[in-house]
Amino acid sequence: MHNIFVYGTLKKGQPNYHIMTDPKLGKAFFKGRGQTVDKYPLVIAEEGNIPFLLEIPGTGRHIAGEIYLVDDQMLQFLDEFECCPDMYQRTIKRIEILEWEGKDDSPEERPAANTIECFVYSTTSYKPKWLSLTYHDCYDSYGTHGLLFISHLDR
Ligand code: PCA
Repeated sequence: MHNIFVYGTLKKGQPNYHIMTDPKLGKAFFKGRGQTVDKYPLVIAEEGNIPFLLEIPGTGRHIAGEIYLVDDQMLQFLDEFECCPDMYQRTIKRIEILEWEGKDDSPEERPAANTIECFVYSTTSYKPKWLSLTYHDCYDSYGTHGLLFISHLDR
């Protein structure tokens, strides 16, 4: 199993969350909420209003998201779905745990450390003009910015 931190459309209540709950695609267990220890720019870009965490540590904000434990099958599906490694690359980042929700809510399941290493879909393949976009800290497709996510299936 693998720890993965999602900050975009895969979060609860966001347009691609259904993937995380589809047993045909593999297993994904919600573990808790956290934020990146390092700061990154999180922008909403392209015609699809796609959230991208840009691989520029130290610039931007601490990014909020959700921690899941996923199996090999789900990880492989997510790599394909996120067009990894072309559009995003899957990197390991340190995540500060803000809330933990282990199985049966047992506090013993919470890692002893306050941080956890997780896979994250970030990108080095961004356009320079994206650097002048708004840097978000907590992505919401339905936010007041009005930049509703449009699935590539609908584009
Ligand atoms: N999906 C991945 C990366 C950006 C996106 O929309 C995620 O939610 O973390």
